[in-house]
Amino acid sequence: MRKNTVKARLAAGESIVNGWLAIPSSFSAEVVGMAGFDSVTVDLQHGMVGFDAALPMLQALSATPAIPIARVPGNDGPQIMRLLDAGAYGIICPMISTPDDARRFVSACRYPPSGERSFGPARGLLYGGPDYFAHANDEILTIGMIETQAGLDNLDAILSVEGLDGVYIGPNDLSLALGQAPSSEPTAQVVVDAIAYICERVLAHKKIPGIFCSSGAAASMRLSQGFRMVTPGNEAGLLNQACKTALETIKGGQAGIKPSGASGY
Ligand code: 3PY
Ligand code: MG
Repeated sequence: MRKNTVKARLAAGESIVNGWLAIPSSFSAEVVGMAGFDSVTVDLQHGMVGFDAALPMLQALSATPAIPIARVPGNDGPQIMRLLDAGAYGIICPMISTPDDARRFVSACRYPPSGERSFGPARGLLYGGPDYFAHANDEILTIGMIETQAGLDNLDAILSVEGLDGVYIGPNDLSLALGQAPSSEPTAQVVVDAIAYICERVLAHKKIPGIFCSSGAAASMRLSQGFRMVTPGNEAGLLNQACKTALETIKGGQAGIKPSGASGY
């Protein structure tokens, strides 16, 4: 089976920069995949992407060096299994709030006897190779999102679930859970403290701490804080920002065009 180079590099102590796709386009996926990201995530939760769009996006990513990941809309076994069958080498699952959530999630990503993934790897066999079944349980990356109060309360128990490789912070939902306005770069102390606490506990459990950010500068700052998997915004936000920057440059900032920052969800 083709190696999951991101999983191997994370295991070797390296850090990973992940791209994020919200636009339902195989061409966008190819462009982002060719940009140099270590992995690229197709976002079926808040991206404008359903399964029928995700499939050609995963195919496009196959033609790039980036490892393909999918963020699922929820902790739904059949949908997780379908995206793995479509060739995703990792799953990011939102709203993991209890150890049971984490166990159900991991189980959907693992063939028996470790889990309850149903057999039918379709594109897994093409992208991964004919020996996909023998190695898939070891190669597929499982990342649970911590972004609820219950997830925070149960963090150590969640991190004790075998087979969960890492934890990704959703700063917008985490802010909401802590009584703050949603923000990709939270400044409220209660959220800042929660983010530092999550990173510290994940590292203590020798798992991978990841976080969604809204820019390259923010992602770089998170790496220096100890995060090991960072995303500098989605491609829609980066495109929007690049357009505004070009327009501002042309119009000298005189046309009333105000940059609003990369979109952050
Ligand atoms: C959040 O910020 O809540 C996210 O899920 C980021 O994608
Ligand atoms: Mg979220």
